[in-house]
Amino acid sequence: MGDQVNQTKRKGLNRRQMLSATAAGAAFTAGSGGGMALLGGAAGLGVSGGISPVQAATGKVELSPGELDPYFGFWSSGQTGELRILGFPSMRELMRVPVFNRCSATGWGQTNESLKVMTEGLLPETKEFLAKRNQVTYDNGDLHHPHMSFTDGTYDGRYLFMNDKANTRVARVRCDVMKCDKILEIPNAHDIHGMRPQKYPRTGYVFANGEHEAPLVNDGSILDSPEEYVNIFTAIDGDTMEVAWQVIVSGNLDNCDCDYQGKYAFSTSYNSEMGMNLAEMTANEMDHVVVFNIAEIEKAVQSGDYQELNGVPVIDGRKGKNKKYTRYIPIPNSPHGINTAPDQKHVVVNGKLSPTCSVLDVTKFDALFEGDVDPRSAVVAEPELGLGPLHTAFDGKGYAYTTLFLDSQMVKWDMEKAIRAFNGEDVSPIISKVDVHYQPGHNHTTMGETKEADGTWLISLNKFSKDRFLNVGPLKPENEQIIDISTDEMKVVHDGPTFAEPHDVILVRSDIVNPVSVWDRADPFFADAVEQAKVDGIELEYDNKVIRDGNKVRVYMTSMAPVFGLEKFTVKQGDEVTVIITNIDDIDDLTHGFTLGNYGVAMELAPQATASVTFTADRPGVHWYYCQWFCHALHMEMRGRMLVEPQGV
Ligand code: K7E
Ligand code: CUA
Repeated sequence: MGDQVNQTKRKGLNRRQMLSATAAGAAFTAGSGGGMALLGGAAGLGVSGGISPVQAATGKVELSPGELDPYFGFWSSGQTGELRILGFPSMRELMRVPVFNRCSATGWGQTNESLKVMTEGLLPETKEFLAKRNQVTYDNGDLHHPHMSFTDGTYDGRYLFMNDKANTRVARVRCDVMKCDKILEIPNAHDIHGMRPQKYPRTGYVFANGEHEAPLVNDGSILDSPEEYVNIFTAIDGDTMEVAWQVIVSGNLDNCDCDYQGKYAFSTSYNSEMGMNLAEMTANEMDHVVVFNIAEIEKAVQSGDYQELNGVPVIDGRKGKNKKYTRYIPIPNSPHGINTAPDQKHVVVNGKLSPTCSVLDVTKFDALFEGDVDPRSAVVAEPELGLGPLHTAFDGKGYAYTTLFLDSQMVKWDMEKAIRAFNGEDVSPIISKVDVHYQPGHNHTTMGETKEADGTWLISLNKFSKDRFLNVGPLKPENEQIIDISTDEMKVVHDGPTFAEPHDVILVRSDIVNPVSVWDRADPFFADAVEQAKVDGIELEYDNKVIRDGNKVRVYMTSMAPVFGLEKFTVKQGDEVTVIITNIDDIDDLTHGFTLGNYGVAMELAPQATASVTFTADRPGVHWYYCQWFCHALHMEMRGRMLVEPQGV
């Protein structure tokens, strides 16, 4: 509670109030500090009101102006490589958080702070490979699965974790500032796809599936010998963002999840045949789910039953090897999504090529590892639901909702009835079906991945929109539909177009996530700049000064609406210039920017943050820098000159 009071105090004046105060013609000067004087008197004015739980349950997706959403939606963006934050159920896009991509607005992928995040977790051979292309990091990613950290079976608002299928990475976003602070390239594995955080006792581990098989040492000494390829499952320590251990498995890992007891993680696996083409990959009638015994694997790491590769303990959990670490549960051909139910007991494996879902009972997993038990004994239901089941969501009331990709439908079914039918009773588990538009992949319910599933809303992430929106050319948006699940008959109540290509989303109650509005000056995100300033004898909040250090030039300045601390600075052609700016405005929503004309340089300057960018001043002449975030009535005047003396002068 104390925190909230503090946050409200710190928020002070918001941007709208500030702009209207400015427009009212109050006295201000363009000089340093003018804007501040104007704002001083009004600090502490209102913070807009929230939405009550009653409103949340009324079933309306549209909110009145000024009303806040009861849920955060954290969206993946597929090959766009960013994380998106939407208000839910209004589907209003609130923010884009660049992660694996380069962002023109914020300078992600260009500022020194973001480049540190993007490069420090890369493998040495990747750095070498990229250097040859004059790159320091990958600038693309394929972000499929955003998931929040857990404590005791529910979201805890600390972190979001997400995978990059394109370049085999896992990233973490801090929920206090909504910036990515760690990106880790996973060694030994190829193309991280399914990814889930440990639910209990906390995260803990982040489990990550390597989807594609390759030689374990992939240096070119083995090429077209598929029989020597392996697949890798990885557990990352979510606190340190280092790989804890890896397990070699049989078959291509697709999606994963884990239990509410902290004992097992499990992954769907297609291509148990280890085939290299379509016919080979789909030859068998059964593929499998791999179950990982976390305690036994940890023991193996302690006792040394592993090989070390790229600094990581790699345990052999292939089929027919050591049964202590993994068990393989046969599942009909090519399962895709795997989802643990909020009853903390059942796990739904989605059939994809099979019209069925397989329901596993996690309380039967202990027995699989104890004796020579048939792994299929953990399967307690296998309802036939329709064509192309891909993912399943839950409402916390015993019902499951499965996307049918080929049927373009959502099916609501009763898990308990499915179990009874599997035991021979003559009951149908299917409650109802509804058409979606078109071809759904992931779906999600509010809080549905946690033990606090509340059954308020369901969203269907459809791969095709076809005729649902105005035609924008051959490349169409996807369509995400909100479904009212308050009654047995599901109702589609909203269409929402999205750009390439969200795979997944989580819907998190808004009280769980409480970001700050202003950076803490002691934040580790810009600690390197603070350190360098100390060495240079600079007080970042006050000093505006150019430090020359051979041909390296560090330009320190402040920003405060509507001025930069330096109206000009001079460098020599060929200098390596680092511009370090500290935004000393401490007002809610008062972000500035620094864009340097014809130098391809731009970055975000959030309230109380320090940001820095380094470039070579290889173009002589006058170059204007300006603030690119509309911050003040005199925003256009917030500019300055970089004077670059030609070489030899
Ligand atoms: Cu597209 Cu989660 Cu990558 Cu299913 S996955 S649809
Ligand atoms: Cu500062 Cu616009």
